[in-house]
Amino acid sequence: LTLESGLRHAVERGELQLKYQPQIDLADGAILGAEALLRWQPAGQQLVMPDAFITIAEETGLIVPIGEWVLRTACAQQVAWRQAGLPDLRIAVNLSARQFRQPGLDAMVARVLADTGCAADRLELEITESVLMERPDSAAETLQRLSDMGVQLAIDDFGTGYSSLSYLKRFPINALKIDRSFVRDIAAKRAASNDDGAIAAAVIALAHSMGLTVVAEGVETEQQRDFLRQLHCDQAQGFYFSEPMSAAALEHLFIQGA
Ligand code: G
Ligand code: G
Ligand code: MN
Ligand code: NA
Repeated sequence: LTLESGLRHAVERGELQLKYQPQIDLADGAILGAEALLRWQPAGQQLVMPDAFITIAEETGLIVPIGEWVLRTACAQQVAWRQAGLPDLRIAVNLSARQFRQPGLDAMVARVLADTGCAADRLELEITESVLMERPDSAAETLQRLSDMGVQLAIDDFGTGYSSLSYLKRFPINALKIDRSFVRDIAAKRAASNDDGAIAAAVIALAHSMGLTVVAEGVETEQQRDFLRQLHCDQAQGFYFSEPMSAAALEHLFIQGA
């Protein structure tokens, strides 16, 4: 069985699942939302991580039905958490290049929001910097249509591509996510050199100067959290706070904490 033929049936066989990684307000430690992260569990096999199958899903076009399943599942979960008495969490969903360029993306998103009852402003779509900058004019149009619906938009892996700052200013986005490679540069120990975290600091300043929220990814240590908080980075996610977890485990966190 090839990866492709297995993946072709993954949706209908119910082999896909989402994990949710909490996103934390750095000012007070509250959980503001969660990023949905895709996993594939073929029957009788090891759990497959997205790096092992997203590329094939992109190349075969299977990312389109899979991506719709991800969006629908994540939005339904947002509503289920709200109905269970949790705060009105924001759900972040990753869009790949092919999904972002798929004609009718905005209509698909509108349909999923209507079907699930998830409010548009509770959904944040993450698109990588490199996807946006490859064809920035058409990207700006797609972003505008989504933004007009009230959906939140974030640039993922920010700092790893080659952003034109003039385009960045024109995109109707809400947030920048600092790539975890720059968070890793923040000294894990107190004996920091001057340029540790320089890029993270620059991205935070840039985002704030443009009125954008900034989210740090891949925060693994207390020192990284403290550094980011001192620079007034708004939000963070990473193993220091929590690994990606099941929906039930996330719900349990709130019930325990209450
Ligand atoms: O969950 P993990 O850290 O292993 O994710 C690895 C990569 O896969 C990340 O770049 C992440 O953005 C991507 N990814 C995770 N879930 C999804 C998804 O639902 N859709 C798309 N397009 N990419 C995803
Ligand atoms: O590209 P994107 O930001 O969507 O990737 C999310 C990926 O990052 C997921 O695969 C998730 O498992 C991973 N991840 C989340 N937190 C951490 C962390 O603290 N450290 C590392 N190394 N990876 C993380
Ligand atoms: Mn992401
Ligand atoms: Na990222």
